[in-house]
Amino acid sequence: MTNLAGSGLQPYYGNYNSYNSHCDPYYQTNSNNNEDYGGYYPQNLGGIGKRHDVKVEDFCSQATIVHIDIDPSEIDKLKQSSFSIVGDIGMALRQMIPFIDSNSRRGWISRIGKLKAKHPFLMPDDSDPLHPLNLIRRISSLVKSDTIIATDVGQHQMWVAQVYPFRHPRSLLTSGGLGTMGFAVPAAIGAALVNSNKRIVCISGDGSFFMNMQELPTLADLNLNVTIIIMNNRHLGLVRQQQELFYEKQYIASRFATDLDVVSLGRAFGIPSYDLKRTDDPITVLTRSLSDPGPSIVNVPIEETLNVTPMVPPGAAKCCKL
Ligand SMILES: Cc1ncc(C[n+]2csc(CCOP(=O)(O)OP(=O)(O)O)c2C)c(N)n1
Ligand SMILES: [Mg+2]
Repeated sequence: MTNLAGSGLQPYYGNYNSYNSHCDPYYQTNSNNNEDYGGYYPQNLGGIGKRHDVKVEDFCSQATIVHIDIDPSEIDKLKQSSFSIVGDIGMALRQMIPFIDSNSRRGWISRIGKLKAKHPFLMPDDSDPLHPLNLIRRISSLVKSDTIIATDVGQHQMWVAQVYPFRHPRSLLTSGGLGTMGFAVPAAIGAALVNSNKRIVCISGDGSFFMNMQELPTLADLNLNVTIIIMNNRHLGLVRQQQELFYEKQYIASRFATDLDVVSLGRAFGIPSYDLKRTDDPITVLTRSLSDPGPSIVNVPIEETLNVTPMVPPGAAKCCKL
């Protein structure tokens, strides 16, 4: 089990992720419906470098909880642990390993396998190559497996976490804990500066991209190998989704009234820029943008009101999943 920040640490088995703003983990999704999952709770739960989110009293109430964190203020803050270690995760784990017997956990693994079979993550029909999930999978098939992906914050970030097959540690640069929109472009520029032999793929949302697009001249000046993919739903999508689901469809300030021409914007800075909806062969254009040297921008108009699911409602630990 891993969370957003841990993507790439374990071999990729097919993610089944949910999201809330505090980077809560995959296992929460799998544990959040008592009845459906037949009382599926681990007996032992290790929280390594993660924060237990708000309102988790009911979550894994029977489990022995071990919490390792470098920040002492996180220990027992919202969830009482049974044992805790404050320190560097690498050092703590290395010192613990000699005391842990190998255990293949066949029963547990097969139980998880059955749950996954019963509740599979369904990919959309591949007749729409520009559906965000299909597009992200396609990108992964066009780049090397150790390509660094930077994301911004929002629905696009969760779609990446759900279906991009991260296979190497630190191949996902994303703002999880703080969730800072505007993170992706500068993170991608930084990654490109120290990985001049690699292509960096920056997957952003329109709203997040607008927050730091003043970095484009730097990207152009340095001629870095960064492809910026903008999942353009003309919305602050995650905000719109929450307004729809939890605030009785009272949509406030979540839609962009103006349709900013991202392609012209990119070209104004001398960056090759494309719109996948305005081309006859979007996959060829995408492929070129991922392989041509230097920076590029790819605008991908997507369905405006698409939601990212499953989603744990704010404050819900296990009772429901949307
Ligand atoms: C600097 C900052 N302001 C506000 C937020 C709250 N927030 C989280 S997601 C989001 C919308 C993101 O929109 P966009 O980048 O278009 O991504 P989408 O959800 O549409 O994929 C907002 C406003 C934030 N995380 N960071
Ligand atoms: Mg958006």
